[in-house]
Amino acid sequence: MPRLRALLGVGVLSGAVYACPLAAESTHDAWLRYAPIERTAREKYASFPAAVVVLGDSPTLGTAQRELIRGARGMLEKTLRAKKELPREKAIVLGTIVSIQALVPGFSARSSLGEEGFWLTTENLRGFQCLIVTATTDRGVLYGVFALLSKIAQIADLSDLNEVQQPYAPLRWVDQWDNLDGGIERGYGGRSIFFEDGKVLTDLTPVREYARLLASIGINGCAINNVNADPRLLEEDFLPQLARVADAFREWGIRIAVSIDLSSPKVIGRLDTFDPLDPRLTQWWRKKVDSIYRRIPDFGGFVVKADSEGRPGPSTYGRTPADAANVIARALKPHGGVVFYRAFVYDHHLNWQDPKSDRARAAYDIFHPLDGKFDDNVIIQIKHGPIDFQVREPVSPLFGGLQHTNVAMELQITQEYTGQQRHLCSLPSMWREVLDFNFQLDRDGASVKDIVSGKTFHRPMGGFVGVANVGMDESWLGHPLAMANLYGFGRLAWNPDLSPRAIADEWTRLTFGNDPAVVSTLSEMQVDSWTVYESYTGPLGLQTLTDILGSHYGPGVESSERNGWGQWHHADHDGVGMDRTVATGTGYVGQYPPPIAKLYESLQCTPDELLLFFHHAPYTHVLKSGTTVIQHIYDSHYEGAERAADNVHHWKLLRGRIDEQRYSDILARLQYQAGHAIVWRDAVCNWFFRASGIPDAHHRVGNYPDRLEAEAMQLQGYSIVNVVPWENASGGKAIECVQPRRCTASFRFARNAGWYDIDVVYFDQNNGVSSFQVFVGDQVVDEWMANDTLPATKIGGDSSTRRRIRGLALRPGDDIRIAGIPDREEHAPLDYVEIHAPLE
Ligand code: GCW
Repeated sequence: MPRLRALLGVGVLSGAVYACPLAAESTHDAWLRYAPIERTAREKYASFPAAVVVLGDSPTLGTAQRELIRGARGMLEKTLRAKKELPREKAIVLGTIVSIQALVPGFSARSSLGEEGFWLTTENLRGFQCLIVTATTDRGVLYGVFALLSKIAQIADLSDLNEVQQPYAPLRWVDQWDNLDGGIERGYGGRSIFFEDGKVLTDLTPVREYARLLASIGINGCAINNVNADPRLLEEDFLPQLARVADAFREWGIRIAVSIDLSSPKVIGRLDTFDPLDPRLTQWWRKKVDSIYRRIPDFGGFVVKADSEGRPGPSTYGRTPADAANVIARALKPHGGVVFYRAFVYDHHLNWQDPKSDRARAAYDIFHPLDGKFDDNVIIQIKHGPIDFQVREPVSPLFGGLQHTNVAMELQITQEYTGQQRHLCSLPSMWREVLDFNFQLDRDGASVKDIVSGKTFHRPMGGFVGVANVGMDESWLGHPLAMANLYGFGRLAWNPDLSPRAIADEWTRLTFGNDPAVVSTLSEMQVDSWTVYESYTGPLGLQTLTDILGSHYGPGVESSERNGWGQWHHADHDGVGMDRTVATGTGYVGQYPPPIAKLYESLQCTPDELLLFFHHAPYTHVLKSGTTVIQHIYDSHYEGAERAADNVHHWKLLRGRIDEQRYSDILARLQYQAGHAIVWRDAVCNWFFRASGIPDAHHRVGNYPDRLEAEAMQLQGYSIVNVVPWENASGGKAIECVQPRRCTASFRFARNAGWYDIDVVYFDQNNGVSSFQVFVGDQVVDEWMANDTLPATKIGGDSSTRRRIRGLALRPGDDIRIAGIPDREEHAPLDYVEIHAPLE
């Protein structure tokens, strides 16, 4: 992959727009691109040592030394001298406290560094002022090196460096949901970097590069395969392949783990049972685990998804998750391995007609009674909310319900329900709210961050797990800005007190440089983007309102209703929301400690943003904000779509300050998002308008004066189709060209002469590449191919896409014609055009 890093031009800090175009940059190195810092700032590092000494010869220390040399070469354009012993000049010294003490007997850290903390300091060593990166362990030294490089990239002053950092929690892992065939469940960044065709890939370079990124943000474990696990991974002949992956991670201080299928002893082990209490199971797992550790001595352990979404589990034998977890934990224990047992256990065949049934209750109902029954190398891995990574959920009550059990919080970096990396939705803002949530237990420090890090209940283990799902895509997650979520996850797992703004700022500086205009614009866009996404999808705790039976991407307001999956919002003619109160609802509220239960039990006290998660409220209910529920639904969707459009505008102001390649790539994505936000807005607003019968006080919903429906145009060859669900196309209808060659839709322009933009809304499926041409009279004013790879094989909310044709001089009577040429299953489908005064 090309690594074009050189920044040309001047004026990084002056705020001036660059005189010369900036060279294209690869997105592959993400926040570790080590671009040269600008010349004037380099003065700051004029006295930077010329040598880097590493005290010890472990692979991790070697990695740390090489990384420092790489970073300094990139950012300062200086090649440091690699040394094994202290030279007779000032140097950067990398080594554990013990190894430095061997050189300088009096040397000692001012505060405890723990196992993974580090200390950056300057000290006089044998007469020379040295910059010291030290820690208790080699891994700590590596983390210290990354911190030092990050400071240089952000042009920090190093002269009086004296800084100790320690991670907040011991377990900071990422999970990958990769399948052995190379696909990734809920992955939006290409094929697997681990597997293809049932095997581990031969070239593991991307794995090493990934490990480097992870180490730089303090991640210390990675589960490499889908939690919907393939038992083949545990076959004896697969283990050497796993060992190769472990080797690739090891030099970066990261342990690997695998997700397992609990029926493995039966499926691949030739036992006739997988009952966890059968003694043969104990033996089977012990043998299997011993065999893994013979090949991978630092193996991390297992992740378990069981009795959930069709996965086998202990319930088959009437056993509990504790029975299942402990048998495996005992096999891992002698080797130092752990079991992450997921609390994502629920029945997806719930009775939607039973007002008491509630998926949100499941995790607490199942795991709370087992508190204290899990071995101490078992960690219950709990999704942050009680449902499933929706755009907003309350914090899972289970965090307060397991006081004698290790817990970890599972967060989703891959944007399954939050725009699938096609929408900018920066999640640290959401995560920070979750981490700060306080359970108000009868003791100090019962915030979620303290509970999951083991502090509150004095647990030996705990931490953070992020479902990352990076792939082979050049930018890893499929959208360069989405990498801020991976970065933000690592930074919060290390220090949950960092503000989303500080994280966004850091990430932007590392990824795009220190130009203040870029930093402030992009940081602000990121910090706001979660609530922007929420407001044009599912506000008021409605959950995302996406198509939960299909792609989880576009709008699908009713897809969650009348089925067993339990993501109901129960919207009817009079109101909307799930009654989860103890008094009249499912009783879920009662799973929280009393002060919190009291808050959520009351319709008046529940915060607006979660209202409909807890209550079924009439559309006319007046919110704390003073508007009614229905009007809020309308307003929020309109405001959200406008804010998504504003991002395009803000981004355009950065032209010339960012290399053209990344600039235009991101611009195109933001433009797409602005168009798709309108699809969301219209679908949700129209659906609720029809359900409630209450019009929008501002007359926007159902009223589009600039819009001309395709079905109302003069059609040649095109035929009109009804779209299902109706709200996902304007007017519920679209047109498609089922003829083999070419169809046209035309109309006469009937407004005043002037400059206009035309938005053409069409459907871009992934099972064909139609092409479109737009004519004004005989002149072709635009043409394009519908060649995106959206998660859609049909006309609807997933495929609906906007093309904006800018700056057309239109005259009354102009004949405007759209020609569509179909391809395979995609029949050049069109929804509508909108003609308006030039916007951005
Ligand atoms: O969010 C849901 C996803 C499933 C996933 C499951 C889980 C891996 O839609 O694809 O399965 O959660 O977390 O186990």
